[in-house]
Amino acid sequence: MPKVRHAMLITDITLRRVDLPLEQPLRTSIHRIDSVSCLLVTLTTDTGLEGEGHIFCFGTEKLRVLEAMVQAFVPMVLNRDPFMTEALWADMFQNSNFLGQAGISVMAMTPIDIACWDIVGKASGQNLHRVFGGSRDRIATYASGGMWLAASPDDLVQEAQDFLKQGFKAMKVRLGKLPLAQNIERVEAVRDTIGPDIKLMADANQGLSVPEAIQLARALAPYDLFWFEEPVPTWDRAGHAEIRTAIPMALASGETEYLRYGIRDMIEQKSADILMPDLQRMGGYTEFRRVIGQMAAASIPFSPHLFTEHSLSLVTSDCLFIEYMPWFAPLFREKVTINPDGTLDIPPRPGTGFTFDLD
Ligand code: SMN
Ligand code: MG
Repeated sequence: MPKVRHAMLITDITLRRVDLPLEQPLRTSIHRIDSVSCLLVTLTTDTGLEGEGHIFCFGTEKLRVLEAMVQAFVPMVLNRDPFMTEALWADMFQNSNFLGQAGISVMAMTPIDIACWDIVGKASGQNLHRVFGGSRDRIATYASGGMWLAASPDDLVQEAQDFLKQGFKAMKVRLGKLPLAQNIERVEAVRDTIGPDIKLMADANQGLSVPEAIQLARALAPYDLFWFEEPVPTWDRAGHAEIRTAIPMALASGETEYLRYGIRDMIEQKSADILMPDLQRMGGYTEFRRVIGQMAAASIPFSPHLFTEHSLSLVTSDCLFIEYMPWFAPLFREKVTINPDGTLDIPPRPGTGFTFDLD
């Protein structure tokens, strides 16, 4: 019988801040995005294997807060076995109680948890998608790096054409606190450009009231939206449920929820037809995989929020789409490419399949 090899140990943790500037500030209903500030976390082990994970926020100053929280976890992580992901996660979570077990605390757990899993994958020579239980080689993706709120209908036409040229078979337009006619005009401009066969999603980024959302979604019925996303503030789960039953298309939401508790509450309150957990707000792969179980038990399909590269490992049979957001591509040596059928390959490389390009 082969023996289990015990106690690989984490011997060092390196944190690096990287500011990815944008050509122009981006807007949604609630975000003003000037830069994508990333924290890169590398765990070194006594075997020489390294694991990598990252988190981000909008703005360098806020990133320093996240970095300080990750630093606070370092003494709990050093000299621990990176395979003991459950124990590490539970310890960091309990240790966060006084500051609050959501927000910055949970985000700071994420890159450590991802880096541990990256080591597990590399040690077994397998991609994490296979370690977690492989389901397929490729997954549909939708274009999300564009069609921001500042885009005019003419800009939207241009961006939709660009997305089609890149091979996308699905894309997402941002809507917001705009007069009804302007929101409709935005969707109409894109649908007229892409024709009936390309899937189209619309994201209101929590910018509407319940009556506004119902009125808008009903008016959008002729444009065949695949989903209508985050219509009202994230804490209004009952409002989500009311909208969901009143509109003709699927309601997608959940990117702003934390952990199994936030997703549980959305499931219990029937807030969404499609859930969109965010890897960073789930505290990494350990908890996201628990949440995949919760969603499966409720028969609710999901589409992970952002983190194109690292979410590819989380694809299961219930995953509808991976969001294609190009922000993090400069961090990695390996690039995600869009297949002619509008899918992304799940990388055959070990671990997450993506390694930091430190140059
Ligand atoms: C979104 C949220 C935060 C940053 C960028 C984009 C948006 C999405 O809600 O779903 O992509
Ligand atoms: Mg969204």
